Amino acid sequence: MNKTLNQIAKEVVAKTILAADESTGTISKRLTSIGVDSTPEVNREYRQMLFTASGIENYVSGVILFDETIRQSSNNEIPFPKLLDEKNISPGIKVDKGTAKFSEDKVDTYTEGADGLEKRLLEYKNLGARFAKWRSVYMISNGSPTQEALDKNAEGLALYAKACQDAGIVPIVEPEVLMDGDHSLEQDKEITIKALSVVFNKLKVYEVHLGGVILKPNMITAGKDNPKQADVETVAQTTLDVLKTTVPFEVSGIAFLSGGQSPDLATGHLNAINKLRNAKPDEYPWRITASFGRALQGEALEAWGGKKENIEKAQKVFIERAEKVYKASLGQL
Ligand code: 5MM
Repeated sequence: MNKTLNQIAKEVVAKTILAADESTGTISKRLTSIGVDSTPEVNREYRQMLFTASGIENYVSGVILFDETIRQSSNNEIPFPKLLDEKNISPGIKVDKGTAKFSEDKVDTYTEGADGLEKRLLEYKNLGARFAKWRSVYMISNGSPTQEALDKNAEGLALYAKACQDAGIVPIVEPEVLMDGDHSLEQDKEITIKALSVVFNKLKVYEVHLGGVILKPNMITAGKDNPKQADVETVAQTTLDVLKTTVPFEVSGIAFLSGGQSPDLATGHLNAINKLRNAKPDEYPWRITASFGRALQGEALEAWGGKKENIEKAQKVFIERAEKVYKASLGQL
């Protein structure tokens, strides 16, 4: 029997989601940071190390792949989507094509990737993808994001989400308000409320079925260049306040991005959010977990350093972090 979108969404957020969908430029940046040149083969070896780490299935329920990776296989020639599936981990795929600027003198961007989306979704489905991801990016700066940027990005997310659901794929909707800059926690709260409100309005306009949607938002923090950072409790409560104001109850799951926070801080925030959530499940009914990229991979990437002899150590480091993030998603750290 075909699974419903709700069932797929619930399976994807059951544990945590590993965001391993770095595009060519981003994976190059990550690998350069450890002195390694990115090639499709090096990228494959790195991702294989993560996907085959012993026990990954205990803590990770979904992995977001990049176009290059969904077509790659393990050393013993098992396609990555199949390898994940055999561990009961849902394979997902990034389908946006990155951002473009509204104009050279503005920081606002919109996300590209609508061309040929329906066709690509069907191909990815045949390759084993059960869910997809599309990221919109908002930078807080001098009047940005503008209403035009909020509207265009929300429209893009909603059209993508509708196309996914029509293809039987669960959309992860990722509106990311960046941590870049020196804005305050209050400004982050205000802009994130605006961004999420416009997104949910557009999802409604395009009749996207919310039970088959996973939201991937930012946590509410001060900008990374602001010396006045809020404590963990304040970040957790403010983040829940924003979700309560903007996210309809029907949404199946919320999976936070880490946004450049350290692994410990992102994990600590997620744990505090879930402790508060567990105390008031009627107010915050969603499953709240992580879809971290850097905060799940950063320590393992360092430990690996591109050397075969470090693979086992790096896998151990990765699993230790994945276990902590999973416990944090239950508020049990
Ligand atoms: C893993 O990085 C993802 C892809 O980024 P690019 O499109 O820039 O290559 C990214 O969308 C990621 O899924 C989210 O930003 C969450 O990652 P972090 O590192 O913020 O947890």
